[in-house]
Amino acid sequence: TPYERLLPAPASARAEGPGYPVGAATVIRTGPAAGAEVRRVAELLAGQLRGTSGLPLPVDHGRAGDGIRLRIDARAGGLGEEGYRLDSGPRGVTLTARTPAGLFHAGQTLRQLLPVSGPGTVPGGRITDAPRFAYRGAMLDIARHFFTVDQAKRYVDQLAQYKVNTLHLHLTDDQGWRIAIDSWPRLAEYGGGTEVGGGPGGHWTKDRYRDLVAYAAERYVDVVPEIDMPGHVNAALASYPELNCDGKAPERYTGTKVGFSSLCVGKERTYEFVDDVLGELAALTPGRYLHIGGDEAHSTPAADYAAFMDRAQAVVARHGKTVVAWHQLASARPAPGAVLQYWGHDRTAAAEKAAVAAAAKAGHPLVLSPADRLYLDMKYDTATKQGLAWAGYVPVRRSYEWDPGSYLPDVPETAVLGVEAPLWTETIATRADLEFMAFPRVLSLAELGWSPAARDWGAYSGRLAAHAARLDAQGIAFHRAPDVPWEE
Ligand code: IFG
Repeated sequence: TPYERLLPAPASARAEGPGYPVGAATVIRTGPAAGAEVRRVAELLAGQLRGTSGLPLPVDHGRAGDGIRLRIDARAGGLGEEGYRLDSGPRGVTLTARTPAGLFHAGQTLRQLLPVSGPGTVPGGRITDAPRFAYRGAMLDIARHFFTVDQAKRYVDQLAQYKVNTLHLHLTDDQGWRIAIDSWPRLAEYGGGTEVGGGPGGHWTKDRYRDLVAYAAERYVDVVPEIDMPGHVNAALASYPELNCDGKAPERYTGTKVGFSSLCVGKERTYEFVDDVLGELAALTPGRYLHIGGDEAHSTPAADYAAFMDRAQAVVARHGKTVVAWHQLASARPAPGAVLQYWGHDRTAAAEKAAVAAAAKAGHPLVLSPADRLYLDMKYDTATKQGLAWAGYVPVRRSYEWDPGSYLPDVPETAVLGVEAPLWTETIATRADLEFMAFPRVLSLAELGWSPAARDWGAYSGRLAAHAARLDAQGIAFHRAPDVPWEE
């Protein structure tokens, strides 16, 4: 039954008894006590179900009755902030949750209990479900190659249906500055005017950025913006001579090298820049996290790096946000509560892993992004046209067959906030390239982040194979990787 093909796999599901035929007369009901947010979740779900079923599926905010019912029950035990219960029987399907986010996730499960197209019957049974990790993220690098807000929205749609709840945007790097900053206009206007390979680049205005943040929030996806510092800053240095220690602006950079740029740690102007930029970004960020990068600062002496990160972290706190940074921050002084994003791999030195474990023990939550598991810009195998291979090849199976709860030595599951799959775009320039590299491996992220620990490739790959029709129906240009038993 469809219960066995759900992705991510629910915590518990039991198919039994007659189901509910969703048809022309089916009504979606929120009940008279429903607030505006629940009504909006119902309207969004109705739109999604109408699209595939072709049914009218009106939404009724008043009378009780048969149909698809959305209910908030603050007392529903064990569901947490994002969990839900789904009960299906002859009179209808009832989605119950403590929060609107839980109802949204229930709706995404309901979509998978119905056919990819046309009406159908939701098999009878009960699902009780809640995520294993709180942070289930995907990162899109729009700095190396520029991607539009509409392309980001499409990615949000694709991710949210699989209960991914965080979109990390890599907004700035050597090759481009992609977000307008009012107090430093040349950053986007000039620093955003090119990209890897010399193309026109581009940038997002604040209004377009707000539009994406709101769109993502409606789908319970939190946007985490990243300003990478003190390295990966050539676009900023090229835009403002005063940011350079020698007062000279370098040329804009369209190559793919890393580690050659650094903010001028000894200049006070640098910290005015950091405060202005992070202040304007914090005002655009309803979520709690600001990502300040901190990776590959090979042109910043270690003591300067630590001094810079001390001050950058204080700026984030002053603007009421929590720091996220790549795990190199562990070698400096992570601020209280700072989250470290680990991007090491099987060949990472034990001492480096130990420094991350020590930071976790000192109270820094970890987001795991192993480069040789979850870097979506890694080639699947030698046949993959796009992508890189510095962390090795990552076939679908390898992206799935690991356990975040026991992955890093001396890091218990309680120290793992969650997982994230970054897509770096040095070699990725189009939507087709993006979708080919991201799907199906970002679904491993979705499963590892949400479902109970399993690492059962046989079972998972069978479920994944059943989603080909759904991905095809949505026009997702996914890779029919040879290690997945795709149906046909
Ligand atoms: N490492 C760099 C990225 C990108 C990546 C490509 C991190 C944190 C290699 N930093 O990953 O900017 O170039 O795979």
